[in-house]
Amino acid sequence: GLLRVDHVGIAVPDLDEALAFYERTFGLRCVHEETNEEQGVREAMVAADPDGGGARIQLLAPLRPDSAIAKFLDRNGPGLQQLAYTVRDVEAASAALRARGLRLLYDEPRRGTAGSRINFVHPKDAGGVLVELVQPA
Ligand code: CMX
Repeated sequence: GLLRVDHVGIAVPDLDEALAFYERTFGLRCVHEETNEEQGVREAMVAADPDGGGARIQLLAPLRPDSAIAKFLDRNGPGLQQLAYTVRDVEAASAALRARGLRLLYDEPRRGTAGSRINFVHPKDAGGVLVELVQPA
């Protein structure tokens, strides 16, 4: 099952500008930054409580024009792109949701932030929300 909200993903055109905005405006701190070539993103995790266990905000900037984030920005502009839940076992969580008739985007989990294993529920099967399942490394 789902353990907690892991992070909320926000599509941004420029990662450095977005990081500066979140730090300056909301006082959030960057706790992690990486490039994920497979997902086509440069991303940063920011937090209100860098040392606590609270949910992170994931800022997602596109690496390529054909990436999911570039497509999202073209269609919607910057804004909330996904809601991610922590799970203990991403294969088991995906199988349980498939059994309930939801479409999972990947047959097998892929690599997410910081070596996590991830899959997604299609937003059309989850009330218009792109839901990510995250099994931490
Ligand atoms: N949230 C809600 N709805 C969304 C959406 C989103 N993020 N992205 C697309 N949709 C909607 C579109 O508005 C469209 O709706 P209408 O048909 O009513 O216009 C519909 O879904 C389109 O669906 P599609 O043609 O099947 O798919 P798209 O080409 O638009 O791609 C998706 C959507 C979810 C399959 C694609 O973004 C994807 O593969 N996402 C998973 C990977 C990802 O998001 N990676 C970046 C983050 C990396 C990370 O988290 O580590």
